[in-house]
Amino acid sequence: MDISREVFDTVASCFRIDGKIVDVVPMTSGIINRTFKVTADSNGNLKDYVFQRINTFVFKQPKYIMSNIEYVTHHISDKIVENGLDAEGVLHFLKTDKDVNYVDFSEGFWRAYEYVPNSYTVNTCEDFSKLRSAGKAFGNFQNMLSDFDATKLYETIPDFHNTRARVEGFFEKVKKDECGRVKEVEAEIKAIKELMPLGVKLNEMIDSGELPLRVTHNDTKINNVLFDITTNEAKTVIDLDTVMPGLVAHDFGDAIRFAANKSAEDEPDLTKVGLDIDRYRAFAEGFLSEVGNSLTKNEIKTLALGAFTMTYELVVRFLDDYISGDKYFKTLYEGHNLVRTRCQLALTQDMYEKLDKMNNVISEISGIEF
Ligand code: GN1
Ligand code: MG
Repeated sequence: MDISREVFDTVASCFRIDGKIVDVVPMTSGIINRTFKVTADSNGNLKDYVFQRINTFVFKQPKYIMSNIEYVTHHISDKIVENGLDAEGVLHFLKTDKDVNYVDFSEGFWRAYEYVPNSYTVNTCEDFSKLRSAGKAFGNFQNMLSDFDATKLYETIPDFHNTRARVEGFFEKVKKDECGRVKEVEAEIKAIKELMPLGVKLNEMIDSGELPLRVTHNDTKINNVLFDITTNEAKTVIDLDTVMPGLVAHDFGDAIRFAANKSAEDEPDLTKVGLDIDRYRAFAEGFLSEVGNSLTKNEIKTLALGAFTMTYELVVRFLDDYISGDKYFKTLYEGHNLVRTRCQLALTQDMYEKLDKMNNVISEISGIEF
């Protein structure tokens, strides 16, 4: 591993972890931060933690994320306790002797939380009951934050899901072509242009006041849900780095983009890529069972569009990173961001074709006529 054991020892001692670190295993799901499962042995008692090194190219002000996380996790655990429930699944971030929830030193910006026992994550999911449960978990997260004071939150990445700003920024980069890669991707650029009118429809609805901003998670991939080993139900939602004001359609949509795709998000064989309408339905059932009653009609009517929009946005973001020299997302091989782009574009096009079907499903579940 490229990070030495001493680094983990230093982080552990700053967080006052008892005992000696006996094992460090990389956890692979995210494509931004570095995440490790770390086991400490204190007189024969083994305890697991999650250590994360924050990507400070992406998060320019990592202290702001940690401030947001502090507020959000407290708000959620207070609510759970008020309702007489067990806050076991709420992430418990460790503090240093300076009473802060991070360690910032020459080897990076680190945070740590206690590993949630008896839990696991999945990267793909064909099991409808698990998808329904994940939908409920993200819906419930939304509910928990419905009375959270958004002015306490820093905008950790400005314009994170401002699709229009993403597309405009992308076309600036195309003009500059700083890596000389634009000629390879003309077909994808053309498709981005063609799909733009629908891709920025949510922006227009925000501008005209048709959709409310809420406090949302903004990174609702199914691998950001912890499932219980015994019951296979969702236990909690993790990765709170991008909790910021946003649209319900963003959270619903990003979850669908990832979990209702028949393939992984970077599948090179495009014949395998496409929206599975039954997986979509299962997630939507869970999500709406939690939040359906608190959403406006326009919010419900834009959920399917949210899935299209978030997938389109990822096409733009992956291609933007490709033509800029792969600086943002971790890549595993040369051209990985281009493979991701093409996969997400195939999915966007499939959703474009299936938009009526997707809307019908939401209409059936919610009982709202479109
Ligand atoms: C990143 O943190 P992670 O790896 O779950 C990205 C998301 C993208 C996703 C695509 C802060 O999520 O916005 O949807 O990759 N997070 C950030 O896999 O940019
Ligand atoms: Mg993330």
